[in-house]
Amino acid sequence: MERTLIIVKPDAVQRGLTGEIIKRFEQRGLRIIGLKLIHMSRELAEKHYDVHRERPFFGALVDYITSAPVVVMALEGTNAIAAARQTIGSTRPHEAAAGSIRGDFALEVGRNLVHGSDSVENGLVEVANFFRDDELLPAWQRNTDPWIFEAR
Ligand code: IDP
Ligand code: MG
Repeated sequence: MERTLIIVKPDAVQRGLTGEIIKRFEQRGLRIIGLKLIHMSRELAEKHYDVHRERPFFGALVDYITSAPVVVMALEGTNAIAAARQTIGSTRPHEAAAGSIRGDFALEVGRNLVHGSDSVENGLVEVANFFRDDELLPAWQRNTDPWIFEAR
């Protein structure tokens, strides 16, 4: 099972898209193992986006992600990383596929609504950056799991 960190960014929360965005990951089959509303500190934002520290948009990115509350979610599933990124759509929303979250609801890279981890390793690290162990229910089994995850 892979794990991914999803952030419903401030623009999405402000626009009332939180439920719509959670719905899309739920209907894809990913299992929610952690979920909370937070106002991200600059310290945590800078840690989360550390790989972008030298990019010209870094300051604006940290300002944006810390500007208002976000909903953070830890999701688990087979192929969770690739599936979630496909559901989210391309970084630049005007290039995102119709049917993806960004392709359906966004226009600009600096207001692209949602974050999803980009690798299996980063999924584990990012979930641990945002959730304490006692805030996660990784062992939880849904009754629908056998209808979504094929037993191997
Ligand atoms: P991702 O969110 O699709 O993984 P990344 O390349 O990891 O995209 O960039 C992280 C975030 O930084 C993007 O989601 C977006 O909010 C912001 N960002 C990326 N590139 C630009 C840019 O060229 N201008 C402004 N913001 C950007
Ligand atoms: Mg990224």
